[in-house]
Amino acid sequence: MTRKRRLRFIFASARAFVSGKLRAMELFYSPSACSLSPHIVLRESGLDFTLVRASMSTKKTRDGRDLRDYNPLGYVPTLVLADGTVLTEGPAIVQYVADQVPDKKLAPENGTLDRARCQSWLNFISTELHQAFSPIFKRFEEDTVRRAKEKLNERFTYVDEHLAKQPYLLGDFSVADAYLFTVANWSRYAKIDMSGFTHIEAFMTRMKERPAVHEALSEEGLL
Ligand SMILES: N[C@@H](CCC(=O)N[C@@H](CS)C(=O)NCC(=O)O)C(=O)O
Repeated sequence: MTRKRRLRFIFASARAFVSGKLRAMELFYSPSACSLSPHIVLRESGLDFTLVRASMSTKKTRDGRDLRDYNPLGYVPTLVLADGTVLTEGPAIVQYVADQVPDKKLAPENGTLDRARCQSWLNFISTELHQAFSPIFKRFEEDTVRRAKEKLNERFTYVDEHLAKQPYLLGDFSVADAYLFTVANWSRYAKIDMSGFTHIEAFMTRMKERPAVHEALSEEGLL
């Protein structure tokens, strides 16, 4: 962080503190972006939080702040904790939130094989699915987009076969499902036909029936 940004961060934190905004966590988000995953998880957690809408192009927030003052890389999701500490990277954010409310069982207990399986899915979704959408959304050349779609088709086939055996990635709902839902939802913007993935389609419907998912979609204007 440059000195100017650091000063702006301190100023922004102080301003938020004075106005009482730091009593709740703040999630910087952009509608339908990967921040939808922690948005869903925060709603599932029942914890108090405030949404701060940010533009992915200008980095400006609706309340006049600059996302880069919190995350120098200027992307969502960015979570600002009640004491001003910043946490970035979707897979880390959702696990942190899950660990604040262990009774809700949003992630398996730390140190267990099940937790490693949860992390395995989060990493798979991040590197094999999330990143594969980039060339499509960034309108790369035709051949690159075609290869990205082929890769997604193969990876979604793998997920579909897994979901044929159980309703959620780990059996019961976990933070990994919030991330899968978010990324699979992009298929409609990327014009990827998901009709052949019947188990993913059923999973998407199941997820939309969860009150937290419904509320998050409604809040982001995605219904
Ligand atoms: N590594 C980050 C990537 C986050 C990311 O790709 N965010 C996108 C939205 S889905 C974004 O804000 N893009 C704007 C930009 O990179 O300038 C994570 O997994 O949280």
